[in-house]
Amino acid sequence: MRLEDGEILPCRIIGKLRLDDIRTTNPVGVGDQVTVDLDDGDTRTGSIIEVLPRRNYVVRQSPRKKHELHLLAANIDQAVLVTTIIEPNLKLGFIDRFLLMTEPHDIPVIIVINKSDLFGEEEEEIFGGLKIMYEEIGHQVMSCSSYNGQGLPELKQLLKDKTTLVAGQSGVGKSTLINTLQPGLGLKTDEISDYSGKGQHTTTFAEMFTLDWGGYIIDTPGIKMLSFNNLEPLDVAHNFREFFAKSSECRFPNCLHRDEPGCAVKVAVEQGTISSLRYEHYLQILSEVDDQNYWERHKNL
Ligand SMILES: Nc1nc2c(ncn2[C@@H]2O[C@H](COP(=O)(O)OP(=O)(O)O)[C@@H](O)[C@H]2O)c(=O)[nH]1
Ligand SMILES: [Mg+2]
Ligand SMILES: [Zn+2]
Repeated sequence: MRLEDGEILPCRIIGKLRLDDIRTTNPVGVGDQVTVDLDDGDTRTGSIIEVLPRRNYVVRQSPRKKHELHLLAANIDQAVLVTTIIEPNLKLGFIDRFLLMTEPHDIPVIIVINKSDLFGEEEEEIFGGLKIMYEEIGHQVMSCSSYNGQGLPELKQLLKDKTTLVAGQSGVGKSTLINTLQPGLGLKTDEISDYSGKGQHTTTFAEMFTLDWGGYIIDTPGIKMLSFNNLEPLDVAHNFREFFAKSSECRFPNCLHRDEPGCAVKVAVEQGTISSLRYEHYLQILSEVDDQNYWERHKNL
């Protein structure tokens, strides 16, 4: 916990913190503003007694307990989603899954396609396609490289005076990027992620750093995969922003844009005004959420 003057104070959490509207496996997250009771004496330790109301937050399905939520960060101005085209190969659906976490609070997302020093002709083409696809729905897309500095001055400018969550899969270069932007932090890079063998991460914590040109940045551990046990099908539909914008033209108000007659989203996909890739990822997530709900309902049979 950081005091207003910058001092870092070790704190424990006491009792039951009252939280506004969500239950998470971690009651306090990076970016939370809290009230602290200083311990007696001069130990410079304290207890967190209250979490102040959050302006926004990003939660994901807990990687350990699929029926619980994990708080990634709170009170952020924007997120930088770091991804790559090669080393590691682009996992296309990941971008859309990530956007499903930031969309409920309208958190702006900058999509950084990293390691541009490795781009050949084919990668440049893929990058161009992604840029058009995501900027059409209002997300800035840029390429960067910590190796040759490409894109970094622009990125620094975007981070200035903001609190930014940096996230992405392991190995895409998040920690290297933060170390390059803000020398001296000495973040560990190229960490081998601890993999329990059950297909899930065992550690998840994020850390916030001050940028010397203004602002804060939050480094997060690599995300292996994003599932959405916490969402209902309509939540998914409402948080694909261009689908939601179009859905007022669907015949049925609760249209899930699958096989319903008179679906304006499907027409838009056929006409190419909505990305068919986004639509594919949407259907995939929807079917996962459906399956989960199905097994929930039938687990006692
Ligand atoms: N070619 C290239 N490799 C990079 C770049 N940035 C990081 N790497 C390498 O990618 C690997 C993973 O980097 P790291 O920062 O630990 O990724 P993180 O897991 O996202 O934090 C390391 O071997 C880095 O040296 C880059 O801009 N270009
Ligand atoms: Mg890292
Ligand atoms: Zn529809």
